[in-house]
Amino acid sequence: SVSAESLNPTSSGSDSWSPPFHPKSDDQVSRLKKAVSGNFLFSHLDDEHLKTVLDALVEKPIPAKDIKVITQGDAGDYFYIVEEGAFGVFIHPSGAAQSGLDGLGNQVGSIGPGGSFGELALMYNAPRAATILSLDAKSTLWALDRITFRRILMDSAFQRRRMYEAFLEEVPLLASLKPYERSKIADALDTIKYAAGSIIINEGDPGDAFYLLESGEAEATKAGMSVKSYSRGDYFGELALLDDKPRAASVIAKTDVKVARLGRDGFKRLLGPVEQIMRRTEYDVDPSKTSP
Ligand code: 1OR
Repeated sequence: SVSAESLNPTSSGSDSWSPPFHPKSDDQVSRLKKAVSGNFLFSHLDDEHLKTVLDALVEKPIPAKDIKVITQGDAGDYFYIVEEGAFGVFIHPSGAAQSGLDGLGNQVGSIGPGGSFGELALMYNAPRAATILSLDAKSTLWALDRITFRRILMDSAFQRRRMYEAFLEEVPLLASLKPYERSKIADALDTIKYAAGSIIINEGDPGDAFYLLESGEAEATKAGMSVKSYSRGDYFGELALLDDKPRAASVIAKTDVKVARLGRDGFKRLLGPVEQIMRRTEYDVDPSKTSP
């Protein structure tokens, strides 16, 4: 159910707006905080904005399997965060799901605890791009109204997506991903700058992040010897995360560099589809070990 006000894009610009306030029990607050802690759209909010959003969210229990939370083709009213349970993403090629559970289209993905959905229609004033269906007998969602989403969450999310979209498109590793999958990566990236000569990764350290090189030149060294060089669009730091091993090499900024950093959780969650590509890369620089 979409109210007339929430369909009017200019109503989100009115100055008399004050965010909805839904009081919560201590238990709700702690469950909600846990649910959003793994969500990248929230990790860039300052404390005040985070509080506004937490106050505005409404708990939405989903009591059964096969409940349609979002129907492809509808107008957007809410953005959802998953606390508990799994949800299937279905896309019908005609652009609109049929009524009932027939004609849902193909399942293109699923979303679990800590994940979120329903942002696209709110960001772009577009029809719902997919149908979202509950897959478990019992699940819990938190819903954020369209206006609070647009006023508080969207600015940072939108800017981040736009800023990284063009760059991620030219990263060869990510070429096989769908644009929507690259957008989710964009949400999770942080830009970090390093001055020429500084150490980005230290050989032997535990690995906590993966890096894409946005600008400048970097090189990997092992025991002080250069083993690989990197330029825009290249990636490094994947091995320690893939295999839970210490850093196999150091990576040093040769010039001033800008890197996009993806933390371990984001790496595991978002780069699964390209894991095989990363594993194919040959690292063995020891000439006594010849590969078959
Ligand atoms: P929405 O507001 O359009 C449906 O409502 C939601 O499904 C959508 O926002 C996204 O949050 C979510 N393509 C489009 N929407 C997706 C996709 C998706 N996955 C989740 N949603 N694709 C799946 C990528 C793994 C691309 C398929 C071609």
